[in-house]
Amino acid sequence: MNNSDTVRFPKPQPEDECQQRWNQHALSRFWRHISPATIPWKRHNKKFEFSVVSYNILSQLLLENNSYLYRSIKNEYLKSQRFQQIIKELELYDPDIVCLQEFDHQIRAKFASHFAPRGFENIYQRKPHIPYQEKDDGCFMMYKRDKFKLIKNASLGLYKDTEGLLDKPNCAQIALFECQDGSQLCVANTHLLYNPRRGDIKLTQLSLILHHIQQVVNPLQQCGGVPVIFCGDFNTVPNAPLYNLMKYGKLQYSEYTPDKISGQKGSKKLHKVAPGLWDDREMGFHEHGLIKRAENELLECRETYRSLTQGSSYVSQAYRDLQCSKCSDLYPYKSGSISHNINFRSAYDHIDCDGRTKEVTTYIQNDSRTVDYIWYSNHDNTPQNCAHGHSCDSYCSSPLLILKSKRRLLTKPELSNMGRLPNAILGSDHQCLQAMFTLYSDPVQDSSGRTWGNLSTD
Ligand code: KL2
Repeated sequence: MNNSDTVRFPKPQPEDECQQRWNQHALSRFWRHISPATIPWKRHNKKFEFSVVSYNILSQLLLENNSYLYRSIKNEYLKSQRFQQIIKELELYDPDIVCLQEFDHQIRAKFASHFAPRGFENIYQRKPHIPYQEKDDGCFMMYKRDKFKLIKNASLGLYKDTEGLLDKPNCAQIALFECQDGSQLCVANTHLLYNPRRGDIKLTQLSLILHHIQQVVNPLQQCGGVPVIFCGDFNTVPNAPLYNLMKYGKLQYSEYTPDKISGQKGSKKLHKVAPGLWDDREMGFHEHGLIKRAENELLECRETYRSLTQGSSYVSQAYRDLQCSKCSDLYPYKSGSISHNINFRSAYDHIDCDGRTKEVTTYIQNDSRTVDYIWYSNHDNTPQNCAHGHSCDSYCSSPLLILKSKRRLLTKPELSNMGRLPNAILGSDHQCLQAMFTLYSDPVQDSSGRTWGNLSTD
């Protein structure tokens, strides 16, 4: 190499280098298409396509309060300028619905004014205020106004002062939209409790959200109902009991200690979760219950459970040795299980294109794992697969929500190659998930006026 080469090819300036890295990043996050064999075409007249993003953008207050988690990272990547990177990424992916978590109250005006001229409306649900547990953040949902009209906002704080397992400042958003094609769609968004040892609290939070989703999409639990997309940071890893509750609709939670429920690392030796985790009446589950419990689960001995839930003594005491102070029965809750009837599937399957390398959604302190999800209700109109668990007739006319593609996630080796998060490219310690869906609605009718139902998909 001679000097003239050096003149003709100057060393890239830092901005160019950064742009190059950004371009490289964008290329690695290509769309992964889902096999079209699963699309039951011909059954519906209308087809509506849209994409959804789920992104935990790392609250600035949490970052500052847990600064030890980010101590090896350059200070410039930890300042609030990182939100510019997040905005840039969202613009690149161009979603129609955006579900953000750990969204600081302070940046709402900035995001709203940036995205309003780009066609977005938004709703915000702040985490509940609890003394000494102050959080500045919450869940933020944006949606394109030309594609979606908000018809109901059933967002909720996951705090109830009457319920011992709902004493943390977490929240969820539940939005019911009318889509451009006239059909309805429910989109939920949450950030469940982090504490790896308190799976019992996460389970209670998730159950409450599922119950409220059910109230919105199908209060009478009839066949059909509105399709659901449920995004968020569940602080739960794939195949953990809480994940399986989402996927299979049932969890025998009394088989697990609270630290096993989310599958994150647990540390203490704990007792199994007591059956009859909550008072169904206080949770509101008695009305058209999404959450089904065995009939022989008694509610009278609630006093016993109360004594168990006092502070941390709950997790160190074996419930089965306790007697109810009122009726002197041994601990009376029998089933210790919970179920729901929304047929959820995860848009991601937690494995990269090579079929071997694990997908991860967060990378923090050299620890990478999946805790973020886009779940969608899989409405297959055949009776055995009815999304609501009923033996509905073969002419069920529910709209169908089909996953078309998902944006590829970086794997652990790719992330560690990039350096700790946040960095010059990524503004958060999580990755942004994106799924593209097709919503099929308006069932085709035959000459007798009957809708097509349980027919073959070819
Ligand atoms: O897992 V998270 O990160 O969804 O990305 O949610 C929580 C954690 C968030 C709110 O409590 O703060 C993060 N180790 C790792 N992460 C932590 C810790 C910790 N000890 N404490 C809080 N967070």
